[in-house]
Amino acid sequence: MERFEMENIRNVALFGHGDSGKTSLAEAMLFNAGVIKRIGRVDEGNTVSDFEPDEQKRGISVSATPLVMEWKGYKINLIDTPGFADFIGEVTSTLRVIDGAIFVISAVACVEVQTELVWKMADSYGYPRVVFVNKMDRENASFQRCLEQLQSLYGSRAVPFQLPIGEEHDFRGIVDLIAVKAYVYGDDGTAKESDIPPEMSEQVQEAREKIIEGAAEASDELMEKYLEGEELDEAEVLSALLGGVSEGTIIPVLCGSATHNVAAEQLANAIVNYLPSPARLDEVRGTRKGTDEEVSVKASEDSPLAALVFSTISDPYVGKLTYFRVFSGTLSADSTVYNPNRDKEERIGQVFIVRGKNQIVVREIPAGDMGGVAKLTDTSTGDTLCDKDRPIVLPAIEFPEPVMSLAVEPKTKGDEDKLSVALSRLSDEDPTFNVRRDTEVKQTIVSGMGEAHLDIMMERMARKFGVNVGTELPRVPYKETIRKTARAEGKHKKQTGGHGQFGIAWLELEPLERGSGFEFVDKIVGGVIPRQFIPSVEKGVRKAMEDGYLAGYPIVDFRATVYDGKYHPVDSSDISFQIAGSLALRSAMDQADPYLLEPIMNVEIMVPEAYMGDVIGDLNAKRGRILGMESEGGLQVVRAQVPMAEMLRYSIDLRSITGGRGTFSMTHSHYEEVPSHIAAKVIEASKEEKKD
Ligand SMILES: Nc1nc2c(ncn2[C@@H]2O[C@H](COP(=O)(O)OP(=O)(O)O)[C@@H](O)[C@H]2O)c(=O)[nH]1
Ligand SMILES: [Mg+2]
Repeated sequence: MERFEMENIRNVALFGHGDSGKTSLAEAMLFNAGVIKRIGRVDEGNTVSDFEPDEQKRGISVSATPLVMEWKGYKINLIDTPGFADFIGEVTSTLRVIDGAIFVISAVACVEVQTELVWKMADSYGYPRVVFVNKMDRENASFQRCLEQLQSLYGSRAVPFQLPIGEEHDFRGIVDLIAVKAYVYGDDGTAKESDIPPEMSEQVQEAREKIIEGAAEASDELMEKYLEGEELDEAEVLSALLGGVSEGTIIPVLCGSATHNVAAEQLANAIVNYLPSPARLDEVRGTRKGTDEEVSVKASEDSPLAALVFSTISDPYVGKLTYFRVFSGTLSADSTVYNPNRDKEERIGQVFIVRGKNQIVVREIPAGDMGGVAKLTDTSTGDTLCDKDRPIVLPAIEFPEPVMSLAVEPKTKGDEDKLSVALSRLSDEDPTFNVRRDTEVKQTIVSGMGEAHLDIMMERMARKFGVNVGTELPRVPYKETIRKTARAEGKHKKQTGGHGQFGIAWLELEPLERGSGFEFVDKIVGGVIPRQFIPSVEKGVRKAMEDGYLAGYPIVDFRATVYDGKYHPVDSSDISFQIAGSLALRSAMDQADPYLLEPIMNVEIMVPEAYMGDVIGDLNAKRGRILGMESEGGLQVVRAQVPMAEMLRYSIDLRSITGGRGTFSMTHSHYEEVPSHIAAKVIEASKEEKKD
């Protein structure tokens, strides 16, 4: 593919709820552009965009996939994004590298949750956008219903630029309200320009007027003419519309059917005609490395290099693939670039443009364009690539925090090292996937955006790295403590012939304030336990403390004082006093009224007003304490404290209560006593586990 002037490039993405038809639409556009000879089907797992096995198996998109194509002298970098909430991270990074957005909605379901959420995210960038009402051929499809819904959500900005000819099984084409032409599609997907169906003439007339009104609203000059009843000419209207679209005061609404390839070409036309080129940016802003100091460079090819990495894919055979957009300068093959985020230089071999799994090698990627490079060693998603001597750090991509955690363990013993390598590679490629070792509960914990996300990561690990894992909910790091002061003796005595073992230690346990941990005090007088064995007693106490007493959880918030004991000049040893210390702790625990503590989380939940009742009811059922409620940007924010044990599956619960409209975040707060009926279950479970 040749080089394109910046004005002739379009960096756009398909957004919208899962199943609205984004991937099918991309497929139809690739076909129309002559890139593929045959339209693949999502259901048959043979589309260009959903090429990963995990996408084909489920019939859904998981990754943001760049699909380059040429259309009427323009180069369209079209990114197909996933529509399911679990993969919102891919949407987050895509939003950083485009100039305009296409929202695909289903003519049956209209605006769904994920569309609303991404729409808001696109608002924060102020992106111009068009809406494509897809699945016009489906039963219960209604363009009018979708339009009304769009207008009730986003106001009169949503302006139909097309009307459907027929609906449901009768859907056969569209009327282009700008050119005032009808296009009727044959079974082979080719359009015939034809007269506007007579029964639609009134409807077309009305819709035309809306467009002219919209154009007038976008331009003061035009508005004056319009109010004075002057005739507005075609060119004037169009240029006013374009202004309105780029300012976001007009959102063209189109319609069609992706799988029947109806009006997908009109969408491509809309992309090149209405959405802006990368030349919309005059300059690129970033910071100087290691400081907050702002720097900016001209967004042109001759400026210093500034490219942002928006996606990373690791492949066990090809190695790592890094996708980026160049904002200024030129990224050339066979060069060296600098990654200021990691303070590392990276060798660039070949550079290519990307279409699904296909790579087309090119010499260089200039400002305004996108591409990929293989085998970078230190670079991750969100990093900047720049010139070493003119370093600029582009603003970081702010990914959402993971909401669900699982503990993982290799199915095959001895795979632990392979597991940790695979996990770290996977978390490099996906910033919404985190890994940590929890030393308290001795588990490897992975966190992600939901059950499906974590499922897919585990599958990838098996497929790409050959590590099979089992997963379970993470263990709750309970702790144990005491209510009363108690004293007890620990006696270790083995004196049957030969060198024996002997040590006796008396301990006093006292409860300490919550969070104060453990204190060891030595009150031995008169050498009843020799000096060198005091650390042995402490070691024994600490060992027993880690092992727990009630249910195998560490004992905390108490003081152990060794105040008496006995020794034997020959048989006493380090190990004898360690055992005596452990035994003393155990028998004192028995009388100290031990009980279980559980971690309590600070939880912040954001939901639309309508779900407040259900959310609060659910928190009450989860033993939560509501700390406060306030409204913030049209949403209700609930702050609560809830035991961790009740929150392990909260991302799933909240999604089902709010239909995906709620979000939450959670941090550790403190420990509290576990109510006795629940403690009994935890203790029972630990006994069961010991038996295994
Ligand atoms: N009838 C009909 N089905 C469609 C249309 N577009 C997509 N589909 C089907 O809807 C499902 C989801 O499509 P897909 O492209 O994966 O949606 P995505 O999740 O938005 O990428 C698939 O079964 C498609 O075959 C359409 O225009 N008409
Ligand atoms: Mg898809």
